[in-house]
Amino acid sequence: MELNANMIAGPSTSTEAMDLENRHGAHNYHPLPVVLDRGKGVLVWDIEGKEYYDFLSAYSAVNQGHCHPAIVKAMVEQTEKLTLTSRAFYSSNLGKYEQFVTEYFGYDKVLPMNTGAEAVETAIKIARKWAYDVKGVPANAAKIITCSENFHGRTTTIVSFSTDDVATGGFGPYTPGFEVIPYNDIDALRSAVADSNVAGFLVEPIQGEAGVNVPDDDYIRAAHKICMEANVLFMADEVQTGIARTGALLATCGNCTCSGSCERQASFVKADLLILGKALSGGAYPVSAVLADEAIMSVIHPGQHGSTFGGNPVAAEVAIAALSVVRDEDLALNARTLGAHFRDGIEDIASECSLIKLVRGRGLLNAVIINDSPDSSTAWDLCVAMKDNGLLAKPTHGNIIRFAPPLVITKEQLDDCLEIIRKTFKEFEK
Ligand code: IF1
Repeated sequence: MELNANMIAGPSTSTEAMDLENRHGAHNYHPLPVVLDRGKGVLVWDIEGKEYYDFLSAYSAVNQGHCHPAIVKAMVEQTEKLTLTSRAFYSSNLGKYEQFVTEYFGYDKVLPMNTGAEAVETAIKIARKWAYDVKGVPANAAKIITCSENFHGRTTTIVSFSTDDVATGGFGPYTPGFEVIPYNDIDALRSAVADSNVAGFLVEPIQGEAGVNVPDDDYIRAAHKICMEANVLFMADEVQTGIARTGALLATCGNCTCSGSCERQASFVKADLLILGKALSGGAYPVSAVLADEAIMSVIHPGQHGSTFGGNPVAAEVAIAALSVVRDEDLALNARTLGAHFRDGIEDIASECSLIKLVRGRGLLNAVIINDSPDSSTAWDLCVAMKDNGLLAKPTHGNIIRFAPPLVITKEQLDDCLEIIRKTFKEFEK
């Protein structure tokens, strides 16, 4: 008898599911005690059918909402036609996607990959190659400047420049060629790029994992200018802040599609290397990318970089659908409008609740700083209590809770969530 995946009896309760993961899976995460089984839009349901608002969006990968019909349709149709060719051959999907995504973000070229970390690694390789072939940096001497409290992924090279001991400890020896400077410190950047061996400056426009660290309004623009003047590539990691999450198409966008109505239009720049992932696929499939203009991307020649799944037909069709949803449903505008509404709502709750120290963020990438020690379990306990009240959020570090719902959330749903947060925090305070 032919066995298929459906023949393997899955867990029938959340307890069973958690037990299976704990027994058979590596313990590289500490999940909230909830077992998700189904998702639609901003809602997810556990195995027992309890409904939750998703305020994590799989770390901003599900900006378009869970199982968006247009994205699912594109994925199913392509999956039934051709899933993978490798890049040993052309495909009828890749060139179409490459034209779509480069025009969408205003670049000449794209190098398609799968995960965010792979895209960051790709950008590091391109920056180094550009330093040797174009800038004239001596072989193996290229340096990349990064920021303290960065998060760019989990590969050995990327954790080599992390300042988070938990992410780096025990994984040496580390990859050389990186210099860490303080985030949001223009003077530190200006002196770092004075070194003629510097190839690039790798930066998150807002530091997500660090707890939604929003820099000064003019930081990105000033940093971009300093890099241009020093002949250093400005490498924007928009894996988490990109694809409308922060209330504009990109947090650094120089090609914003919001027709200039955004109050931050003046601070926009065009990165030399734009790194995308997560919501590039709407969370349906691992899709990431590095975009650059010809003068930079042309340093990569056949055989120098690639991946089995990079630019595969399913990824291509899913990404076209996912980006079309962002544009057609104007998710950047919704993120901008409802993000401001969310922060106002949290400020209201903070006025009657001492547990909230402050709220910060842009668009629908926000974080609440809890008025307790980073070593306390208060943020975690609050997330467990919110879960019981039907809202899923998770602490980033210690006393910081990230709130990042899918960008398709409505004002009514957001108000419902603010009420859950208010109720939970008030109950917790008693
Ligand atoms: C985890 C958070 C962490 C990213 C930025 C690259 C990547 C990420 C700015 C790598 C990935 C994910 C990874 C996930 C939790 C989440 C995350 F900030 F989003 F919350 F860890 F910091 N650049 N972020 O945020 O992309 O390889 O994961 O596709 O590893 O726990 P990836």
